[in-house]
Formats: sequence, C-alpha cells, structure tokens
Amino acid sequence: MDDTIEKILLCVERGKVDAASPYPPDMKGQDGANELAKRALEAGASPADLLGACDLGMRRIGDKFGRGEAFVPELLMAAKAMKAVMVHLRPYFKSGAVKVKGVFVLGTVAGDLHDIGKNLVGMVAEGGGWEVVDLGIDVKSAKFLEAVAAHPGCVVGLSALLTTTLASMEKTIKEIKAQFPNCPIVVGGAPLSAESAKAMGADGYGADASQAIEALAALKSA
Ligand code: B1M
Repeated sequence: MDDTIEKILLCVERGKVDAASPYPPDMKGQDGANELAKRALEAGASPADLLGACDLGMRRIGDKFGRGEAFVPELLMAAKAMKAVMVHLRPYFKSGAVKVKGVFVLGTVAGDLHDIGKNLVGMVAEGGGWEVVDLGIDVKSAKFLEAVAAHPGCVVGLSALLTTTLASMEKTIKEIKAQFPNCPIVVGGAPLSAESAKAMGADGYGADASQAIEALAALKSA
C-alpha cells in the first residue's frame, strides 16, 4: 500500500482528523486525514484506494471496540476523520451531469445514528445520476412516508448498522409497502445479507455503495 494511503488508514483508525487536532496526543502536530487525503488525490491517487483505506481503518477501530479495547469517543473521532476524507472524495463522485435517473429517498432508520455508509451510498448515487433526498439519521417511518408521498415514483433506500435497528427497518418497509405497494425499497448495512433483506420485504440489497446503485438501476428498469 502507498505510504500516504497507509497514513490515511492510520488517521482514520486513530481518529486523527487534521493537523490542528490535538487528538490523539501521540500524533499531535502531524498531518491528519484532511491534509493527507487532499495531497493523495492531488498526486493522482485513486478515490477507490482512499475509500478502501478508510473502510479498513473503520473496521480496525470497530474490531477494537468489539474487543473492549476502544470506546465510543474513539469511534466518534474515527468517524470524524473518515468524514474529513469524504469531503475531498465528494467531487469525484458528484458529477455535474443532470440528474435524470429518478429520485432516491435515503435515510438511516429510527434508533440508528450511523451515517457514514449511508452518506457514501448517497454520494455514489448522486454521481450515478440520481437526485438524492437525504432524510438523515434516526428517521422514523412517518418521515419516510411523507417523503415518498412528496416524490411519486421514487426509490427508497434504508440503512441500518445495528442488529437492534433491523426491527425498525422491517417496520419501515412494512409501513411504506402498506401505503405505497409499488414503491421499490433498497436496503443495506453491515448486519444485513441479501437473504435477510429479502425476508424483511425489501426489493433490493447492496452490500456496498456500488451494489446499492446496481440494485437501484435494476429496480428502476424493472
Ligand atoms: Co457504532 N457500532 N455504535 N458507532 N460503529 C458498530 C456498527 C459496531 C459493529 C461496532 C462493534 O461492536 N464492533 C456495533 C454494532 C454491533 C451490532 O449491532 N451488530 C456498534 C455499536 C454497538 C454502537 C453503539 C451501540 C455503541 C454504544 O453506544 N455502546 C452506538 C449506537 C448508536 C446508535 O446508532 N443508536 C454506536 C455509535 C457509533 C458512533 C456514533 C460513535 C459512530 C458512528 C458515527 C457516524 O456514523 N457518524 C460509530 C461507528 C463509527 C461505528 C463503526 C466503527 C464504523 C461504522 C462505519 O462508519 N463504517 C462500526 C464498526 C464497523 O462497521 N466495523 C460500528 C464505515 C462505513 C463506510 O461502512 O457503515 O458498513 P458501513 O456502510 C457500508 C455498507 O454497510 C453499505 O455500504 C457502505 C459502504 O460500503 N451500506 C449500504 C450502508 N448503508 C447502506 C444502504 C444501502 C446499501 C448499502 O442501500 C440503501
């Protein structure tokens, strides 16, 4: 792995946002995710490599958290560092193309505050020609229903990162389908699989952002 990409991975894992950030103390004064991402892209690094590094950094801090070796504030700093990288990646995903493919109403389901994966899916969808209506995090079914009513013909995207919020994902799917039986729904997030997505009534599933966009395209043309 290229040296700068490896440093970005470390910044995400350790939660080093930028050069001005005093956290973590042993990296004080060093460049952070912000400066390194900017420099790497200017030097011609591939956005996919940066994303891969972020993903691995997140997985490492998540695994530490799972083993009781890291705590919520460290997860928050890692998320902040990854968001600093995403600011630089955004222009690569957002093309200036007219949004013609349709409206994609996207949100993280009720009770769930994780938004990095959802934001990534939104960015890639925008780059792929979709108009994204991002409802944010902790989105109750009622808010999804309002958005579907306001955007006839839209596709809905639901994200969940916690096993405990899969129940609210299922509830949201049921409520949308009850009022809008023809509204296609794509779901994704770490605790899901294609099988569990189908079992809860979703029409499409994406293991990652690019699969989510493939699922969107398939549903739109179905
Ligand atoms: Co949380 N957290 N977290 N967390 N957190 C996890 C998910 C966890 C696996 C960590 C662990 O224990 N190893 C664990 C969940 C365990 C479980 O339920 N199975 C966990 C926990 C337990 C918690 C808390 C309960 C901790 C606590 O308070 N005790 C708490 C819950 C808060 C809540 O939501 N109510 C909590 C809080 C947080 C922070 C707020 C501190 C922070 C989130 C900040 C933010 O998002 N702004 C955080 C973080 C950062 C993580 C980890 C470390 C990283 C998540 C992430 O951003 N990954 C995570 C561990 C891990 O995933 N390794 C963890 C990077 C991102 C690009 O990937 O989100 O998976 P991901 O998205 C992917 C795919 O899943 C997919 O595409 C994306 C791109 O490839 N995808 C979709 C996602 N949505 C999609 C939608 C689609 C299609 C594809 O279609 C619509």
